[in-house]
This record gives sequence, structure tokens and C-alpha cells, in this order.
Amino acid sequence: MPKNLMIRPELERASGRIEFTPIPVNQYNRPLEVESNRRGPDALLRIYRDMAIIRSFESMLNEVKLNGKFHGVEYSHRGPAHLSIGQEAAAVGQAFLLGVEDHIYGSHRSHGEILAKGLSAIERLEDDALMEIMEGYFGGECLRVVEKDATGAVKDLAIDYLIYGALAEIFGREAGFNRGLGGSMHAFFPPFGIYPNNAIVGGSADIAVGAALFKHVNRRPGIVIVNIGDASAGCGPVWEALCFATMDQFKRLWDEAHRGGLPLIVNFVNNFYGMGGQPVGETMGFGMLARLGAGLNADQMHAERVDGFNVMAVIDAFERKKAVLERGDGPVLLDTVTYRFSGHSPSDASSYRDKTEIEAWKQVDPIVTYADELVQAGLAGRQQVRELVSAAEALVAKAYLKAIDLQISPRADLKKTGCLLERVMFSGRKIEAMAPGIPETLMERRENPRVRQLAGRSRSAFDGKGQRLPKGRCVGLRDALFEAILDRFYTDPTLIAYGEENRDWGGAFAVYRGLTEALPYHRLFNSPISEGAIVGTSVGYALEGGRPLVELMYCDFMGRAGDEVFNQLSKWQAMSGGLLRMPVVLRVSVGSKYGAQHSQDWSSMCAHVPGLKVVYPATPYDAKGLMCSALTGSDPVVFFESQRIYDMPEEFAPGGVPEGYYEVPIGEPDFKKRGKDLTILTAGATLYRALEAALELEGKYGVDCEVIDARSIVPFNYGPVLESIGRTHKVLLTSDACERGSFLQTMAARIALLGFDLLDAPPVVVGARNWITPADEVEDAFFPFPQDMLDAVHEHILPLRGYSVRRACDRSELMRRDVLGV
Ligand SMILES: Cc1ncc(C[n+]2csc(CCOP(=O)(O)OP(=O)(O)O)c2C)c(N)n1
Ligand SMILES: [Mg+2]
Repeated sequence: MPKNLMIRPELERASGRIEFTPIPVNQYNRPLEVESNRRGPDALLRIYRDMAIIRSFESMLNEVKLNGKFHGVEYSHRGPAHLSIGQEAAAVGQAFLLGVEDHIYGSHRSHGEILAKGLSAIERLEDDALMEIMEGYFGGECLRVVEKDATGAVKDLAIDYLIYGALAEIFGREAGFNRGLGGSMHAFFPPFGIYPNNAIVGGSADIAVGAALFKHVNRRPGIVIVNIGDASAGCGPVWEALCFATMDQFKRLWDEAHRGGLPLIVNFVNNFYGMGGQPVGETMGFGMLARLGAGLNADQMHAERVDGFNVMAVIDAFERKKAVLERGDGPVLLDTVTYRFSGHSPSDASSYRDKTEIEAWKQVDPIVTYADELVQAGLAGRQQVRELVSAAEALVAKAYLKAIDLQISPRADLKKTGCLLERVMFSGRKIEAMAPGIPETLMERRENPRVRQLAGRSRSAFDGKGQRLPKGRCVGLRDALFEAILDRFYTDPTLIAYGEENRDWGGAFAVYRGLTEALPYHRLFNSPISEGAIVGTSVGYALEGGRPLVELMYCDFMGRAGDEVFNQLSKWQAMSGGLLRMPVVLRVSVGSKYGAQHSQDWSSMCAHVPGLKVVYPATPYDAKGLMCSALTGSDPVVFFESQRIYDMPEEFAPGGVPEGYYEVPIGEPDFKKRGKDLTILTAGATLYRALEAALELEGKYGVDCEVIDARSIVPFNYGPVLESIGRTHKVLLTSDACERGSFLQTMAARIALLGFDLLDAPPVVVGARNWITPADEVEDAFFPFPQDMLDAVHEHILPLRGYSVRRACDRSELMRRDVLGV
């Protein structure tokens, strides 16, 4: 909503037509002799070699999956292997001109792309650089396997290394590129510019947009290519990625130094099939995939269809499109036509396609036709071609024997305490700035209008005499978050923030008021209403080495970003074998007044998925300290904020909220009130209602409560809670999440297990009812209020003298509700 972009009725209402420009389709037409002059005859042979290596590699996997052996040597590979036999020219053509600073992201079917990009990188890198990479990568573990029988040239060693590293990864071995924790569908090798491949169809699309965003914002060299399948064109997140990547603001609003389109090629590897569904003619209506570019921006994304069975046409296309990106005119959409001879997976009987169709494509096999062309052009003899194939087969056979051997290539022992996987689930680093440099800001921090405004506010809820001040005169929770975030923007040059209504609006709930004045567009901007892409791009931005702070306006919208939160944000650190870091902070606000689709607390869902840190502060002091910790950590943190308490001042920390930087450790609960009879453990905004309950319990029934604020959900230190229960012998847990499946149930079960001997009564959870959230006016029937807490205490923990239950919650009532599922 920038004010300088006026929407004029006379223009918007004027009649006219949208003009499209023709989209080129398979326009390449250049004799191989000409290419030989341009690229050099050796390069043309190398192209053949690379395609032959990929074909051998994939054929070996096909045989292993189908027959349980290769060249008579048995091996059972239980995991997946989505092969790209037939698609080699598309992969090799793409990689041919790329440097290691050009990054590719891929799909479940990316073995060919990995090998092609790796072979191209090996060709380009000097021997010293190759050795340095191989020696440095995971302490040279993979190199040690292949160097034993190295015969000479470093480039040959590097090719062995590439093939073995990829295969060992596919077979789940510790010396694999991702220590066996990625596997076939997630294997990658960043030193060669090979970035994560993704088992979720279209999953790489928004991640790659974020990677291109990182390069664009931080002015890094190179481009980003995302290889996704034709069927992924039907995925919502792919559309979100395309919308995000083509935002006008890059070319219209960002400052001069950052103006221009993202350096991104969205390459649809179009093999005409999903698994068995056919986008063209059946499941989609675009006819020709390149058509999609036409709707996305005025450049039509420079869309083009390329003949991916002609390796030279692919090289030509990537060369031209790279130039488009380099002049700041991206992004680009390519529709690279290809075909897989193999099934979706080797066991696929291809029941969905006619044998004559497969035969027709085999007749124009890109490797065979290219060899014919080489021979016809006098660039190679038949014998030479056969030798290249034999050499490729030998390379693959050598890697196979090493990769299947448990002595040479063991798997990580995941049963021992402190095992590899345990160590790489979180990276746990403290990093002030993700890269060196001076953070770009627009004003001195002290001149910031909000900083000035807050200077006049009380840092505490109370005045010097202990009298409560009006909220408007105090620093509130939203202000405390702002202070932490502002501080980090002046420290970490890679830090960027975006989401819906983040810039001129000041963040949907005014946390960012004052940031717009302080930051240029490329550090704070509005995104489209694309929750998936908001989170997905943040993953890509972080994978490339930056720190993003992104926001989902309401917790309930997390459903729209389900894959990005639960499969991408959470899993890449571990799937990379600990190579990558994911310093993403995802702010999520939890509503209460806007009905069923705007008021649910989904913290439990995040806690359930391994790999996410989850925090839920309830006080300004904790919110600021936890935000500082999150924004200097290296792990993904889902940062829950309750809209109920954004204006809450600091009531607990003596001295109020410190002005400067400080940290609250993630994972440590905090005592908000001391007591000796009953422990109350809260998560989020229920803290205040629990304190009210504590007052009533003490005042009317003489039950002295100890109130502990969990502050964090994952990780969580049970020590202080058990210590408290050791004194009180009773515990009530409460949060605004619906009670069934709430994380507090996990906490209650854990406490019962760890503190069984300490307890006089079962741990009791008081959550919201297992309903939709009703209107705000009747919220006390739904969310836990002090009376619900007292009822639960009386019924299940400690009968309160003279107390009469206000709302039934005894065992039979709970069972009744469970039978109904409410
Ligand atoms: C989100 C999601 N839905 C479904 C699947 C199951 N699946 C795996 S591959 C595939 C087909 C993908 O087709 P396409 O994107 O064209 O890639 P291709 O397999 O042809 O390379 C499907 C449906 C998945 N992995 N992810
Ligand atoms: Mg496909």
C-alpha cells in the first residue's frame, strides 16, 4: 500500500486490451558444427560423457531396484529412487554454463541434475579448489573412501568423489553427501552449487525464490535455478512462489542499488506426467506449460518452451536466460520438454501410458541422437563414443561396490546416545550477524520516532511507589518485541523482515511501527497473501546464509503454510547432515476475538514436528529476551504471540524491560509467583488468568500457588517444574490451546512419568474446549478462565473447602465429552 502508487480511476476504468507477446516454442536451430566452433570440440564430447555417466548411474539404480543386484552383485535398496532415464540432456544442458555460484534446487527426481551440475563444477574448478572442497567437506570423510584407489588427475578423483558421494547418500551411508540423512530425494552438495532437492512436489519452488531473494538483497553473485516437474504447476505453493517472485516492487519500489528482478529461473522439467496423471489433456488446462508465464507479469516471465531432448537447445536457452537475469530483468520461466523412459519409480508398470508412446520417445533418445550428430559432424568416431560409455559404466560400477559395502561405507549408528541425528536436529549456534558488513538503515537508531516515543514511557507496569500505571504509559509487549527486532536490524546486515502488511501498515498488530522509517524496502517489505511462500522463501533465504524474520498474521493461517513449516523449515538442518543452518524466526500471532478461523492456538502442532523450536512468551521482558535469543540463534523458532496481551506492560521483572539488548534462554521456564501448595504451569497468555486463579485459591481457600510460565515449549527444561512439584506435590497445567492433543498433555504425561513419586494427584490440564472458537462475547465458555481452573483443582487435585463447582468437569463429564469427540 505505498502512498506514492496512486490507483487512478480514469486509468483503471479505461477500455483497452491486454496485449500478449508470442511465447517462443522450440525455436533453437543451429548446426552442431557451429556449436563446435562456439564451445570447442572437447566440450561437445564432455557433454556426451556427462549424459552417459548419468544414464549409467540411473540404469544401475534401476537394476538394483528391479532385480536386487547390479553386475551380479546383490544389494537391496529399500529407499526410493525416482529415475530420470531419458531426461539427461535437460540436466546436462542446464548445468553446462553454470558456475558454482549458480545454485540449483530440485525435486524428488534430481539425481541427474546433481551429477550434471557436479560434473560441470569439476570441469570449471581448479585442482586446488577441488581438493580443498573435498578435504574440507565433513572432514574429508567421503574423500577418504574414494582416494584410496585414486589413479592420478584431481578431476578424475573429483568425479569418483561426486558419483560415490551421491550414491552413498542415496544408500543412506554416513560418508554420503548429507551423511545419509537426506537420501535419494534430498541429496545435495552446496560446494558445487547443488542445493536441496525436495520430496514434496513443488516444494523447492518457494525455497528457490527465497534463495534468489538472498542473492538479490545481499548482492551475491550467481543465479538460482529451480527444477520442478510439470505436474507441480498445479501446486498452490508453486503459484505462490511465482507470485512472490514476480512482485512489481522489485522493479518499481526498491532503491536503485537493489532495483531489478530476482535472479531466478523457474525451470519446469516437463516430462508430461505426474506419477500417472497427465497435466496436458487431463489434470490441467494450460496445453503448453510455457503459457503460464503470460499471466504472471508484463514480461510474461520471458517464458519459453525448450526442446530438452536437444542438449544444445538447452544450453542455448540457459545462456540467453542467464543474460536476462544478469541485466536485472528476471525472473524467467522455462518449459523444458523431456520424457522419462523409466517409470515414476522402478516398480511402476507404466499402466498409464502406451508402450508405443514410450517407444516413440526412445526413437529420439537424446543420448543416441546426440552421438549420431557428433559422428555425423565428424566430431567423434563410433569407437570413441563406445569408449565414453564404457568409461562411464566403469565409474559407476566402482562407486557401487564401495557404496554397498558396510565396511567401507557404514551407516551412522543412530542408537547410541548423542548420535549423529541427535546432534544435527538443531545447530544451536550463537551468531550476531550472519555475514560481515554494515547493516543498511535509513536513520540513526535514536532518531527513530518510536524509539523516541518509548523513551517517554515507563519500562515497568508500576511507578516508583508500586502503583499500577495506565497501560498507555508503559512499554508493552509489542514495544518490547519492536525493540529487540530494531536492535537486530542494526546488527545483522542480512536480517530482513516480510509478511503481510509488514511495511506501511506497521505489521498487522503494530509490532513494526517505526521500522518502515528505519529500513529500506529490501529489508522490510510486504509480501503477497502467500503464507506458504512467506515461510518457504524464508527457508531458502536462510539456506543461503541469511537471517529472515517472517510473520503469519494469524496462527490459523499456518494451515496455508503447512508444508513449509512442517516439512521444510523443520527438517533441512537434519536432512543436510548438519551442514545447513536455519536461522528463521517465524512470528505467529494467536487471536481470540475473530471467531473460529482466527482464534486457535496451534503451538502443539509445531511442537509435535521435530526440528522446530517453539516459544510462547507472555510478558514484555520475556518476549524481548526470547526474541533477542531467537534472532541470534541458528535454529528455526516459531514465535507465538498472543494478541490478547500485546499491550501488556511488564509486571514481573524488577526494573521492568531493560532498554538494551539481553537474552532470555530458549527452553527455560520461569517462576512468576512462588508458593508451596500447588504448582500451576502455563503456556502463553493464560498466565494472567492463572495468576487470578491463584489469588482466589489463596484468598478464599488458603491454597498457596506457585505459578510457572513455560515461556518455551520446545526445547523445555522440566527441572524447575519438578523441583516445584517436589514441594507442592500437585500440578495444574493451562493454556489456550484446545485441550485434546495440546502440548500441555505431553507435558502432563512427562511430569507424571518423571515425577510420579512426587505427586499426590494426577497432573491436570485445563485447556480450551474441543470446539470451534465461539464469539468473543461468550469466550469464557471456551477458553480457560480462573473459574475453570478452580473447578479442575477441586474435582481432580484438591477438594476446596466449601467450594461448589461452577461447571461440571468431573470424570464422568470428561468421559461424556470424549465419547462425543467434543
Ligand atoms: C505434495 C505432494 N503430493 C504428492 C506427492 C506424491 N508424488 C511424488 S512425485 C509425484 C508426481 C510429480 O510429478 P512432476 O511434478 O511432474 O515431477 P516428475 O515426477 O514428473 O519428475 C507425486 C504425485 C508428493 N511427493 N508431494
Ligand atoms: Mg512430470
